Amino acid sequence: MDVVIVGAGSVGLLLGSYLSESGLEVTMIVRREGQANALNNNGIRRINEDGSETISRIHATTSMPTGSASPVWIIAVKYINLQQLLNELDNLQILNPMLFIQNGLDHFGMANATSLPNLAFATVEHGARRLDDNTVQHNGVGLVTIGAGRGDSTIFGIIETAHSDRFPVTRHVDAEFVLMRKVLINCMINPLTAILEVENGELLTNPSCHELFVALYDELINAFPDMKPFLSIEAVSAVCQNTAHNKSSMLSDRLAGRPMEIKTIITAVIEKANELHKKVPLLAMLEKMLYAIEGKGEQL
Ligand code: KPL
Repeated sequence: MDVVIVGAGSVGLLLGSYLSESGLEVTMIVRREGQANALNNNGIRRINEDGSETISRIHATTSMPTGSASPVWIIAVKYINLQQLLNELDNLQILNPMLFIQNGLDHFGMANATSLPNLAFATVEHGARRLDDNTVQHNGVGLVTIGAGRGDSTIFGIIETAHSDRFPVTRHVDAEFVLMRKVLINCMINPLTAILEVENGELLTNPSCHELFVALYDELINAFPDMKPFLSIEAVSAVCQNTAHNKSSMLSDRLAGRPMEIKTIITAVIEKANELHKKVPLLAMLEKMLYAIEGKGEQL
């Protein structure tokens, strides 16, 4: 067992598929027996951008593997389920090196509050969609960036075994920088796609969407000018282009009736801007609209 992945949503399945394909022994921890059976019986089925399919064999289980093996754990559950998982891991005294892959910023403090000696944070810019319990559609190649957190960051180099043109992996010395850059990309793409119900590519092709996208980019780069050299409009447009046919995670959550991670993505960035005494009125309005969508039908 080289790598344990907790969570088999779109990102967990995509990572499991590429890590297994690169020769690593992957164990996936999932909540439902049905999903564990589907993964054990059929492997992870990945539908590539050109329509070809790749099947990767992995081991799936619903119980926490304990014992002497000390692989890297990748925590790929949604932010909303993270605290419960951390409590469970703490009770079981599982202290393996852990790589956290959540959207947004709030999980940074949560993970750092644990007694885990070695932890890191990664961002994923791929377009991916889970089609069923063991199938993921790879909708766009992006970058996986591993930002060093606490302890020995070299342990997480094992993930780079999977590095390829279709699954590029890179490392950065500062997890907070990596998360901040990614959350700004998410703020520029996710609320607009979720509210307007459009795929990422439409932010580049539909003139009205594009106008809003550029206005949001300008507002956020003015609020966080230090990020400008690392986040050009071309770079954010490239993420939209590479994931043109992907539904953002926020839109997917909306369509599936799940919470849209508004607090950890949007509210967290508004709070950071406030700390710097910067105004982000467009993002603040989009935040209100998202909360209004999520709270549809609620009474004052
Ligand atoms: O991270 C994403 C998300 O949807 O949350 C992007 C990169 C925008 C891909 O859709």
